[in-house]
Amino acid sequence: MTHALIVIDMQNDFCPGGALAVAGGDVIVPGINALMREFDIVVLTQDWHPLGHSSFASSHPGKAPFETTDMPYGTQVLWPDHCVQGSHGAAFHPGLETDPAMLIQRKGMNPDLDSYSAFFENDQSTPTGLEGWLRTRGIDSLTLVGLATDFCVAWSALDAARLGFGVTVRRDLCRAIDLDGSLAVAETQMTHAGVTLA
Ligand code: VGL
Ligand code: ZN
Repeated sequence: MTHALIVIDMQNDFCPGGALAVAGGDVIVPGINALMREFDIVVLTQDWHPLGHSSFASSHPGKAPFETTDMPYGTQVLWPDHCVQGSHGAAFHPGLETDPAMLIQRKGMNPDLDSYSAFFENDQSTPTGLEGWLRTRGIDSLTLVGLATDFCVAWSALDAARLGFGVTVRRDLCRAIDLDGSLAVAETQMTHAGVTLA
C-alpha cells in the first residue's frame, strides 16, 4: 500500500482574519506540519480563483455571501471574495511548512466553475489531473487534512473514494464551515462512501 497525504486549502483566507475564515483553521497547522514528516508523498491544494469568479456573491447582483444560486452544473453556495490568485489571502498560512510538498494542486481557476474537490471541478466531470498524478506513482491510499471539512475536504474525500482510493480523513486536523448543518451531512456522506473518519 502506497500512501500519500493531501493537505487541503491551508490558506490565509480560510484562517481567522481571512475573507472566509473557518473557526480554528489555524490551530491545526502544527499538527499538519508534524504529520507531513511521516509521509514520503505530500500534496498541497490551493484554492486559486480569478477576480470576479462565479462562486463569489459579488459576481451576482442582489446576492449575499452564503446564499445559493443555480449554476448549469447545479446549486452553488455563493462565498465572500476569497483566495484571489496572487493575493495574500490565497497564500498558504505562514506557519505551514510547504517545503515537504511534491505537488501544489491549484483549483477553481475556471471563472465559470467552482472546484471544491482536488480531483474534479464542481461539474463533477472536469478532472484536475491529480488522479493520474497519484496513480502513476502507484499511490492507492490517501490521508486528507485541512479546510474545510464540509466542503473541500469532503468533496475531495468523496471523489477519491469513488475513484477507488482508500481514504482516511483526520477530523482532528480539519475544521468546518458548518453552514446549515453541512458538517453533519458531509460526515454522513463520507461514512456511507467508505471513508474512514479518524
Ligand atoms: C472552500 C468554499 C469555497 C474550501 C473553498 O476550501 O472548503 N470552501 N472555496
Ligand atoms: Zn473557493
